Amino acid sequence: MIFNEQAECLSRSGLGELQGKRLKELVGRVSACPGFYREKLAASGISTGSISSIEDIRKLPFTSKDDLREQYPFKMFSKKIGQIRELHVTSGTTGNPIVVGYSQEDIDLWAEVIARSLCCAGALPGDMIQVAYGYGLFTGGLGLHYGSLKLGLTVIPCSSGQTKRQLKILHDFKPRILACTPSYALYMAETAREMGISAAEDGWEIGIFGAEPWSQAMRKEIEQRWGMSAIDIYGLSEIIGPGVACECHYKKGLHIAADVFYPEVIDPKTLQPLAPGYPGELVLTPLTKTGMPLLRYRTRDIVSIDYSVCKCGRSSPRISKVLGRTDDMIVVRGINIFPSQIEEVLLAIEGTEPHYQLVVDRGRNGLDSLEVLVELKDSFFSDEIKYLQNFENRIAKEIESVLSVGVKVRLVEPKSIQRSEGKSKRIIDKRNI
Ligand code: DLL
Repeated sequence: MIFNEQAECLSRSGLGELQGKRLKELVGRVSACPGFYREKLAASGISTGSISSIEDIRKLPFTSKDDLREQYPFKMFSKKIGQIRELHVTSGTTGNPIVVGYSQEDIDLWAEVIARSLCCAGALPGDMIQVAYGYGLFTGGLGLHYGSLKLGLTVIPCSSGQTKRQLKILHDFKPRILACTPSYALYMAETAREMGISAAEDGWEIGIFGAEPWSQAMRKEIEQRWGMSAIDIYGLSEIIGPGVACECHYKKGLHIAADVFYPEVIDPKTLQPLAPGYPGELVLTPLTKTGMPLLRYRTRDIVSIDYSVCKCGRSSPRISKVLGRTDDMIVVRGINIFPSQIEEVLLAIEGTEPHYQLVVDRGRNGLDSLEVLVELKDSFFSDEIKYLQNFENRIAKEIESVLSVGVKVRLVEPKSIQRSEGKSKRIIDKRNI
């Protein structure tokens, strides 16, 4: 089922026309409102008259995460706080967090794009969904909740955590759909096994997973363990939370709601647009939001884009799975490394668990080292040192052949890497840089 055929199956020219019209209105809105953008646009001589088509978006300035941090807490809002209905806050590691404000129109839009995403994933009105994303300042729980209500699903608002209770609910209520982070879905599989819950008999049919990078290999692992179809959903708080883009059952990229979120893929160094198919930084402009409008927001997420019509009938452009983040990329001895590359290798090796951590450090000689901590499956663990060393060397060789950089692999005991109920922490960078 396609939730909004008119929006999701627009012709390329019809989409471009709508985007152009909405961009002009957006520039009008931000120029009329005192504050951040009015000053910025006035300084560069841009007004609504400067925008005659969507291509004119390139005249507009980019917006960065730092801009939002500097405007903490409410200075990016274009409505008075009394007209803002909901606030969310992103967890940052340095400086001020980013606060986002949604007007009632924005919440309605959020419900709409999540309803589209749920349909894209295969949900139907009347289905039951277990929402195990965190409810609260994180946008995952409430976003999936609003969209599920809009589509006419029965929501079980579990939030994250209390894993045994989640699994009892699964066993007793038999919901068809699960929504949570992919790492939590794996953690739940582990706990289900311990509790004697059978994935084949009780498992969800569809999983809607996102909020953190996950590889195709991890998808396979989740699908095998749960016997479900694992669908990728993407979004970020600054734009709307989850619902910016979502896969359909063909799993050939995530359909982006481009009538409301205009996507560009740029070279993060030159800031120039890249051709379809080339990976670069995703830049998004929410065209219709009113609480906290943004122009050309630099997401730091690396994707490529495909404008061909999908077999599912939707013409909305598709972004690739997120390859990594410009700031999650670790540079070790000059080589750019994304955790997802290592994840792909590990999951292809029999005996390893999909739980791992990368530790980067700098030696006294100034050289960086990368250590990969890998969990072995219970049945592969041994007390024999020689056997473990051989295993470590084999994994290191396979990673080195993909990354072209030397790594040290350390096998750790089953369940010794911390599990996560939300976003998992894959990198520990001990270098003070
Ligand atoms: O993670 C919103 C969300 C909730 C998306 C639930 C999907 C499902 P933030 O906490 O602001 O918002 O984090 C946004 O998470 O810029 C990406 O780096 C990463 N991310 C989100 N979805 C995916 C995904 C939510 N499907 C940041 N694959 C984004 C890879 C993702 N990374």
